[in-house]
Amino acid sequence: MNGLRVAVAGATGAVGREMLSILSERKFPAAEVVPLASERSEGKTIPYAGAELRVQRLGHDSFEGVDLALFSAGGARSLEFAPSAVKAGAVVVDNSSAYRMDPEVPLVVPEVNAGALASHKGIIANPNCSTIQMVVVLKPLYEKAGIRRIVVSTYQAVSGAGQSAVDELRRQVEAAGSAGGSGNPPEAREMSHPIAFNCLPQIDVFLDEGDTKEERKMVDETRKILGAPGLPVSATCVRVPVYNAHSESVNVETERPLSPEEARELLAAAAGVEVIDDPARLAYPMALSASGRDPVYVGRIRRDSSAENALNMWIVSDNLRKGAALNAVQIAEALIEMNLLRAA
Ligand code: 25A
Ligand code: L14
Repeated sequence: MNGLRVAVAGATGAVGREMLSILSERKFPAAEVVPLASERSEGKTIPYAGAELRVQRLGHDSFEGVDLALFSAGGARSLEFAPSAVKAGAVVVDNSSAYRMDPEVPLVVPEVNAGALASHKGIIANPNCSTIQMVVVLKPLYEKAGIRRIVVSTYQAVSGAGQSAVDELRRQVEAAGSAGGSGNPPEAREMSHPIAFNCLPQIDVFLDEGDTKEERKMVDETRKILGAPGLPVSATCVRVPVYNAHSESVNVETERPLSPEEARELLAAAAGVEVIDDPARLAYPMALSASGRDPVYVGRIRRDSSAENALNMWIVSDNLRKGAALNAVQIAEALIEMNLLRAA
C-alpha cells in the first residue's frame, strides 16, 4: 500500500485537531491528509506532522479519491455529508451520535468488539466518550464473571462540549480571579449555567422520562457494544469544571463472585487499561494526570458490601483521545489490519 488519502471533517475543532496529531503520532499510513471545516475556517492553516495544511470547506464534493473520512463536526454535518463520502468510495468513521444506534452501523471500541467491523457498509460509528472508557474496563469483568447491573455517575470535562466550552470555562475562571472573588457571577453562554466553581447535572438535552440524552446514550451504547440488549444500566452525567479528561464512579454487580484482587489482575492484563490503585501511596487515577495520555485508567477498586457480588471503581480517561480521536484512529487501524479498508 502506498498510503491512504484521509479526510478529517471538523479538523479545526477540539476533536479534529486531536485526530490530526494522533494520525501523525501513530505514523498512520496516510499519503495525504485533507482537513475540512466550515466556511469560517476555509483557507486557514492547521498543523499536521510538522507541516501546515490548508483547511478546505466541507462539501458534497470533498471526497473524490478519499479512502478514509474521519468525521467530527457534529451530528447534523455527519447526516448531511457522510453518505456523500461513502458514495465517493470512502469508509467513514463518525464521531457524532448520528448513526450510533442504526442497526446497520457497527459501534466499535477495538479492544472490546473489533469483530463487529466485518459487517460494515461504509459507515462505522465511534461511541460516546463516557461509554468508551467504561466498556474498556467492564469488558474483561463481563467475560469473566458476567454483569447483572451497572450504576455509573460521570464527572465530565468541558472539552467534551468543544473548543467553545473550554474557552468559556477559562473566561469564567479569569473573570472570577480579576474580581477578587467578589465580582459579578460569570456569564454562561455555551452551557445552561456557569461552569466555573460549579457542577451541572445536565449534559446534552433532557428527554421525556427526565434523563438527559447523554445518560440515554450511555445506556443504549453500552448494551450495543457489549452485545447485551437488556443489560440494566443506570447513568447520571455531570459536567464539572475540569478542562480535559472525564472521570466516572462505577458500581458493577456481577453474576458470579469476583474479588477486588481478581478484578485488578484481569484489568492489569487488559489491552488499553492501566491500573493505578495504591491507597497507601495515595495513588489513584486523576483527570490532570490522564489528560494527554492514551490509556483508560482505573483504581479505587473495592468491594461494595451493600449488594451481592458488587464492586466500586473509579475510571478516568482523556475524552478527546480514547474518548474520541484515538478510538477513531484505532478503528481505522483495525480496518486496515482486517483488510476492510483498501486504497481506492
Ligand atoms: O453541531 P452539533 O451537532 O450541535 O455539535 C457540534 C459540536 O459538538 C462538538 C463540536 O466541537 C461542536 O462544538 N463535537 C462533535 N462531536 C464531538 C465529540 N465526539 C464533539 N465534541 C466532543 N466529542 P468543536 O466545536 O470543537 O468542533 C466543531 C468542528 O466542526 C466544524 N464545523 C462546524 N460546523 C460546520 C463544521 N464543518 C463543516 N461545516 C459546518 N457547517 C468546525 O469548524 C469544527 O472543526 P469551524 O470552522 O466552524 O470552527 C472552527 C472554529 O473553532 C474554534 N476553534 C476550534 N479549535 C480551536 C479553535 N480556536 C482556537 N484554538 C483551537 N484549538 C475557532 O473559533 C474556529 O473559528
Ligand atoms: O455523544 O461531554 O459524543 O459534551 C459529545 C459531547 C458525548 C459528550 C457524544 C460532552 C457527546 C460530549
